[in-house]
Amino acid sequence: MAIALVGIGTNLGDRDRNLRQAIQLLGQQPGIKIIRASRWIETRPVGGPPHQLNYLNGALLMETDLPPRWLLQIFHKIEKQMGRYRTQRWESRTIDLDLLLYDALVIEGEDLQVPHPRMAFRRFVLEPACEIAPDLIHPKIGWSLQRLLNHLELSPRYVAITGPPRVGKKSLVAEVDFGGSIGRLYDSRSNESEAFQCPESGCLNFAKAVEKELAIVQTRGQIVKRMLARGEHETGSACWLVSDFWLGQSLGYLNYWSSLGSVEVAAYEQARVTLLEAISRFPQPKLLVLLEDLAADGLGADCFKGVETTDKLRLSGASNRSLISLLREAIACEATRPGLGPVLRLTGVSKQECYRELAAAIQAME
Ligand code: A4P
Ligand code: MG
Repeated sequence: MAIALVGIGTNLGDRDRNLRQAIQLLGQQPGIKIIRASRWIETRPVGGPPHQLNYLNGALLMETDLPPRWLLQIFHKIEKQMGRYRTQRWESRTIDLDLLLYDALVIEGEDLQVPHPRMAFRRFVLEPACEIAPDLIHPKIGWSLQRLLNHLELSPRYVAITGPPRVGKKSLVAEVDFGGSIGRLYDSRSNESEAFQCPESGCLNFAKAVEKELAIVQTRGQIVKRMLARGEHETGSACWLVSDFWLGQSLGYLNYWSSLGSVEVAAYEQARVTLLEAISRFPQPKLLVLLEDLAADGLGADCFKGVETTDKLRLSGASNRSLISLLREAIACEATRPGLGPVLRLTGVSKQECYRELAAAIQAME
């Protein structure tokens, strides 16, 4: 028997009746046994078209011997049976059933992602889920649901954006609008592409590069700290801070340089400890956004512009594309490391979709 955690929501028609009916239909399915249901909470609609009515949200814990995709099919069948139609994303619905967790399974399919990709930072998911299953562990983050909710409540209203150079971090910060006040923090290193180029095979001065990175962490960390302190002082903490960098990015660069070779393990480890220690002294974001979209119409369209490969790298067969892929992977690896906290990963989506995703994520954390 597996344990499945399910998110349930409705904002059309008789919402209370919809929830009861969905639970009844789920309970009638062979192979599903509902063992706990949360209370319903009234929530403001997150994302989607304007002027939607409030949602009623809840969570269910079930025992099941059905595999995850069967559950999803059953959810879709019940949604259809209850008059759910789909024309656009995040529109009003009579019922929405989301598979949040299925044991400790991680599924990254086109049709199904488990854990549900946005569950870790949504108040309307975490509050009811913690009522019935606070100790369940999010298998990608490695935190319990209660810890995720505590983080949502206690960490500063700060969102950090990360990703490779020129992926569009700055324009995401500039454009995001969720209807509330946002402090926008730009500190893209003017020499981002310099850092990107500096690891010529054999010629990288690793110690110097790490020293520079440490200085960047200190400068950026101080700015974040100051802005958060000032924001909270001036606005009664109603303001969100969004930065076009993340302090942990420096660890991504570290990994990137060492993946290009000729960095000694001991030097790498020492540098990692030093950077981690420096980073941990500054406020950590409530949400980390990982931008890695290299789609033609996406934020990453400019990714390769102006980045020149050195002759040496070209001779060794490394193209701009393969280098940027390495760096992108190195940063993604840091950003999605277990134990860090919630991450919104935006891959292969259009600019407009990125803006919408981030705005909805901020609304969901309010
Ligand atoms: N899908 C992939 N993984 C899953 C999963 N773990 N559980 C696929 C369920 N479905 C999953 O979902 C789109 C597709 O996601 C499905 O075909 C399925 O194969 P959908 O239900 O058709 O459409 P949607 O719900 O509009 O899209 P999405 O992206 O799933 O939305 P979310 O993230 O579920 O958010 N505001 C409040 N206050 N309360 C809410 O409950 N819900 C949403 C929907 C938005 N705003 C809300 C609420
Ligand atoms: Mg859904």
